[in-house]
Amino acid sequence: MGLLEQISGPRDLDALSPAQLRQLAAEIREFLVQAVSRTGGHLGPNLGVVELTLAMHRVFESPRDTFVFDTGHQSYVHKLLTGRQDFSTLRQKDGLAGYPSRAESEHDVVENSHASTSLSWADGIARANTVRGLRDRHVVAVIGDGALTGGMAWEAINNISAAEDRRLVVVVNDNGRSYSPTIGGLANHLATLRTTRGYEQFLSWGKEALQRTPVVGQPLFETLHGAKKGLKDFIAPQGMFEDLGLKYLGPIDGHDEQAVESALRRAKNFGGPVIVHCLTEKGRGYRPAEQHEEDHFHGISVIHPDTGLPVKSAGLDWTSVFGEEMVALGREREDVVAITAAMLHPVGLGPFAKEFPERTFDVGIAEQHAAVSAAGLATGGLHPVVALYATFLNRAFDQVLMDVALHRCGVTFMLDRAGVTGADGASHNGMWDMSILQVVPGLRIAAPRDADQLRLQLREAVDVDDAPTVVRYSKGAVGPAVPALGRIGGMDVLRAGGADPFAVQVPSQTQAQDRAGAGEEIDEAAGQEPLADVLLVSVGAMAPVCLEVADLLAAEGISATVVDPRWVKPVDPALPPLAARHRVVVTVEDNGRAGGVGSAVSQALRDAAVDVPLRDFGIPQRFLDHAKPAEIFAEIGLTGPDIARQVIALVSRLDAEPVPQI
Ligand SMILES: Cc1ncc(C[n+]2csc(CCOP(=O)(O)OP(=O)(O)O)c2C)c(N)n1
Repeated sequence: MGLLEQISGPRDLDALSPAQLRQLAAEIREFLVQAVSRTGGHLGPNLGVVELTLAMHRVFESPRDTFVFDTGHQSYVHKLLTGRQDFSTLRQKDGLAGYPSRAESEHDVVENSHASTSLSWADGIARANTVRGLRDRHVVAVIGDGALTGGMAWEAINNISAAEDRRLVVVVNDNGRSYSPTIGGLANHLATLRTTRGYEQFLSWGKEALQRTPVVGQPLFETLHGAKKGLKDFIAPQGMFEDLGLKYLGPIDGHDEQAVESALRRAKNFGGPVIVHCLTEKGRGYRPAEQHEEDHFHGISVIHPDTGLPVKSAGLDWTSVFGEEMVALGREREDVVAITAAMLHPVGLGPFAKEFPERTFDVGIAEQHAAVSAAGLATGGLHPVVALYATFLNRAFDQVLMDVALHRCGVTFMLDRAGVTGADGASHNGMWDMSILQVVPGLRIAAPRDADQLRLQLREAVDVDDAPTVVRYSKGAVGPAVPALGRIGGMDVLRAGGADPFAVQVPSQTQAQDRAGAGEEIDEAAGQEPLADVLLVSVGAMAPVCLEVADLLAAEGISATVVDPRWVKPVDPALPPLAARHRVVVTVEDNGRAGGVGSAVSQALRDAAVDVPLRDFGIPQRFLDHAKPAEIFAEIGLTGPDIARQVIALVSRLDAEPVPQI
């Protein structure tokens, strides 16, 4: 039996010798490679924190001492040491979560997985300990150099450093990378600390040498030590942390478990906030990860453990469609520039960066800064394309509203991983963007249904130079093209199951605005036969589901028109008159139902006095547990058969009790 199997909780580590700890570290690495290669997950970051996590659990006493992992993607080793060694269903439905999970263990406290929050959490928990007089407890936050580029981390440091009695240890896990190498002045500063390891060695040499020197030795050492800061700055320019009033220990070899342990013990005994700067390597000990230039296996799909190569070759995905089109666009328009918040490759900007390095800006994990900097770039005469995961735009809401929209800046936000994303759990679903952005004046949102539409809508978006535009699209493989029969207003008609919908008179945008301004209602529909029973309004990638619903309705003798509005904000002026020629309107979106496209359509119909019953299908406003997207769709009833069943029931009710004509 290996050592790892004998560890059922952190205290089982206490009796291990340094040699046994080294053996355990090797076993953990082997376990991680085998297990994560079968399920996919965050392999590289966890290979980098093996010794660091062992040391934390030996020096501190979780859960009495609180561990906070920034982002939480590097918590697998912590899971292994806290009684969770069944990784067979990692990130799968009802299996182990890919991030800390309070439902899983009392050792997990923070599970948000949006970066740069750990120090604020730690600040609050440590403050609570102080207020409650729990002086024997420590809070230990682990934060990567990537997460340290997020502004909130610095807001927290500003608070922590002023609290001398707060028992808080910040372990900086510095591997020099987010996904890609970490950028910016802070990264440069950390790099300087990393390469000037001399200070601690100099100090211990000085201490020994001088203390051996009779009479003058000890006083001289004390003088030197007293002048510590200046000396430190001279040998290792680490001023920043100490200038802020934070005790700094490091840099420490994060793969030397004994060295990390001894630094943590010193930090623990210090009695106030301390930074312990550990140098680690992402992907450490697994050659394919170590040699992987792009991201050292930050996050992997299922791979062959021996080679590190993917088991399945991925089909064309939304991300690479965007990436290719950006390059084409970049060649045509010199004013188009790209911004990423530390996710160059995951959002598909790699090819653009290769061809246009001077027009690509990685701003670090700094979505708020990305948005405002984009406003500046637009004001400076460029058209920025900010590519983010949909869920991370949440961070920059105020900046999109007050900086980009208020100043009518032509900035395009490309929101990848919109909708249900699945395996990463609640925090990573892109189910908020179309709700929070509904309230932003002037902002337009496109939701492409296939690869062609994504290309087209990116181009339409960058043509808008007086307002923010957003294009949001799904995760993973992009399905086959969904052809349109034609357009009504700006909407593509995907299916005409009843009478010819193209005969509907639609107002132009300006006519519609004039009408709405004058409080006019739509009356063209009065007394006319419905074109079809149901108008299905399909949002983005929900098009195939809507077409399936139309088929299922047709099988029950219910006719349906299916439209894809393409631009879902503002509501297309053609929608109310078209809706007025149907008996029921159904909207289907992969966004939270609260305040989403369904709500906006419903409001637009009310404004136009189109009182056709409407049903809005979308994601319930819940935090969804990790599972495959298809499993989540089934669970929340966002599938063709589920929607069809409810629509059939509604139409049957209407058949039974016809709505009186007003
Ligand atoms: C607000 C936010 N933006 C982007 C991400 C995506 N993301 C996850 S991990 C990561 C890199 C983190 O780098 P670092 O903190 O250094 O940790 P490491 O993976 O190197 O251990 C990024 C950008 C995120 N989780 N949260």
